[in-house]
Amino acid sequence: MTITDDIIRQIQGKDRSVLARCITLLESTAAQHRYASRDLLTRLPRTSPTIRLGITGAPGVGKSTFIDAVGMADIANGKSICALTVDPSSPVSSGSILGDKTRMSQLSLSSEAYVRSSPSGTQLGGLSSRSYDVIRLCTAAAFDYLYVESVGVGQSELDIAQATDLTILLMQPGSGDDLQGIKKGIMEIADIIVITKDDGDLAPQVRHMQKHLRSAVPLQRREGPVPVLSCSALSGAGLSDVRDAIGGWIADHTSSLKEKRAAQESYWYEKKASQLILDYVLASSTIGAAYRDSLTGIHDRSQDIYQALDHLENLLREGL
Ligand SMILES: Nc1nc2c(ncn2[C@@H]2O[C@H](COP(=O)(O)OP(=O)(O)OP(=O)(O)O)[C@@H](O)[C@H]2O)c(=O)[nH]1
Ligand SMILES: [Mg+2]
Repeated sequence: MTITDDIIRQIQGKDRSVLARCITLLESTAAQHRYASRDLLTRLPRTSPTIRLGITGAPGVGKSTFIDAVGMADIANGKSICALTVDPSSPVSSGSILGDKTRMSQLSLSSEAYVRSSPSGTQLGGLSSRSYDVIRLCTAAAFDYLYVESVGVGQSELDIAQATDLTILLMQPGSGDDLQGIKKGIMEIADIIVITKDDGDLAPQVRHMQKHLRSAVPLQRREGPVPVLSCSALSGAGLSDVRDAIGGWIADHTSSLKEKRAAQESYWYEKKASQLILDYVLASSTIGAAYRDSLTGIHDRSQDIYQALDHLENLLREGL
């Protein structure tokens, strides 16, 4: 794929098929796609009005259904939507990709929305740095709202906060998501917490959980308490409060978003540059070979890890 001015214009025009082809290019691990990928990313416009919302939470908490419902409400309000889901399970699990698509059944059918599932790549449970490239691409397409769904496991929940403007943490009662089960890290990055499935039999437990979360100490941030809301994506109850809270957050943070995005760029540069340096060093004959030999040696216990590290450091020092 050759990146032409036309392609950049089609991206900015939200052309679905061009976006799909570009995402496939960015996700490709083939060496021959590397140059075109970089070319594309370099030529994308660097400013965009798109608001990026990270939606995270435990598997099955209702992330896709939530995005479908909130996204459709945005569309009814005249907005355009992009919804990306990062599937951490496996690059070949087409089953769960299909699952995500069907659970965003309304958005998938809407002409104002672009829905795409991406495998998270090789970084287990994490948002791969390729996901960030895809987010950058879809940001350049200037949708009004870009939703990024990521399962709240391990590193991915922290990475998602580095790739989006605000992070919405979804929780549900009776799923181990009680106060003891909540990890501190995710609490600290959540800008808005929404308790899902506030309908039917779960409603009393939702109230109980909401009360507990509102009094939880880690939620009292410098900028004030983190809103703890509840909704039902199925009945629509509470969704307008959630949308108001999102609107309120955006209004409060418009002036600081540029700075936040610049800090995120540094984060991803560091991550990508470290990987690049590592790949290059490991590909070099002496250092790469020494590294692989030591790995085998440590595994069969013929070598000590600290001696191996010493040896590696000496080689690196000589090489620089
Ligand atoms: N009662 C009720 N069920 C819901 C609601 N939202 C989602 N569900 C159900 O919860 C299940 C999981 O919903 P998803 O939207 O796929 O959840 P998810 O967090 O995207 O799941 P993964 O992507 O697999 O992690 C489905 O069976 C939904 O129908 C809700 O508001 N009320
Ligand atoms: Mg989902």
